[in-house]
Amino acid sequence: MDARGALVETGGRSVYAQLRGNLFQESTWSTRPVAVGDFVRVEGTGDDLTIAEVAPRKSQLIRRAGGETPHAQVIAANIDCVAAIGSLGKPTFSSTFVDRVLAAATANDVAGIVILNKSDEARPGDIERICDTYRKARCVCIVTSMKTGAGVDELRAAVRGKSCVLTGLSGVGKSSIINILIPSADRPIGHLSWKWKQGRHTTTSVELLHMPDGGDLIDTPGIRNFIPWGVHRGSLRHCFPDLDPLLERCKFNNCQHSGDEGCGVLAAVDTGEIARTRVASYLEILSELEPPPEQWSEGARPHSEADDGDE
Ligand SMILES: Nc1nc2c(ncn2[C@@H]2O[C@H](COP(=O)(O)OP(=O)(O)OP(=O)(O)O)[C@@H](O)[C@H]2O)c(=O)[nH]1
Ligand SMILES: [Mg+2]
Ligand SMILES: [Zn+2]
Repeated sequence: MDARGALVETGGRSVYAQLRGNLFQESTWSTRPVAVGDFVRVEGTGDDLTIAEVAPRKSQLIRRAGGETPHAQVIAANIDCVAAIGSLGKPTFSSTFVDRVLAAATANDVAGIVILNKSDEARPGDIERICDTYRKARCVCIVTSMKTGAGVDELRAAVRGKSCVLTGLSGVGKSSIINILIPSADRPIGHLSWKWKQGRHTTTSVELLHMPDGGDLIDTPGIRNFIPWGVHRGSLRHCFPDLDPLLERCKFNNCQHSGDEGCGVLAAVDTGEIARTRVASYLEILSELEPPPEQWSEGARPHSEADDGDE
């Protein structure tokens, strides 16, 4: 996949096909008209193929990319499942990353699962605590080790027959998981010490691989800054099913949930009903999003049409 074309699977083999020019004109909210997982219609013969049409997507995982001039980046299309992978060893578990990806999955109506990898390196108590947090968020949480094989059967059963995109910080073991579930995949695996010194990612492009028993796994490069697309400040709460009902308990409508009087959310943190990290992630993402459309005033319209990706 590059700016002008993509690898297309046709007749059991992969061929590079150029994108027809008009596809770029039709694409308004996303810079690239085609994403990994798209079904396309090709024209031409042999190795001289052109992507003429991209079929409507049943689902997609989208993030906001591009700092000053934000645009939508479709990471994968036609997926059934988004796996947010965290490491119980090194790199340290990032609740921020996992929460962001789960929110993006919910915003796109795709099921999210949490994979806690490197259980062989887990500190006592971490597994129970983190699983508890995500089960309260109504997420399946699978604990694995690609080193010992723990949890591999459970994971295989959870993704069988589905198209699942694997996300996680660099080094959590996305490519290692793919190599275990798809022995023929032979994905390059990074060496952590080297990675940290160089600040490099082992996987550099998004790639789809077929599982032997049916279904696909999509390997992605480690994305550090995952901002959900298609969500605004008013709708983000719906992407946090554990936190959403708690917001009704705050005494004031405009509660900021950071020490305000009568805050039901912080009260629920104190009683252990929700993890503090979930609330922190919610507030962090909230601060990065645009206000809801009904609050846009003339001339103060946000630079991007944040709702366009939500179809
Ligand atoms: N101890 C331990 N190490 C693991 C486990 N899974 C993967 N690793 C190691 O973690 C390192 C990084 O694994 P990768 O699979 O390359 O990680 P990645 O998420 O694909 O990283 P990027 O491609 O850079 O995003 C490698 O040295 C793996 O051998 C595990 O369960 N336990
Ligand atoms: Mg990788
Ligand atoms: Zn509150």
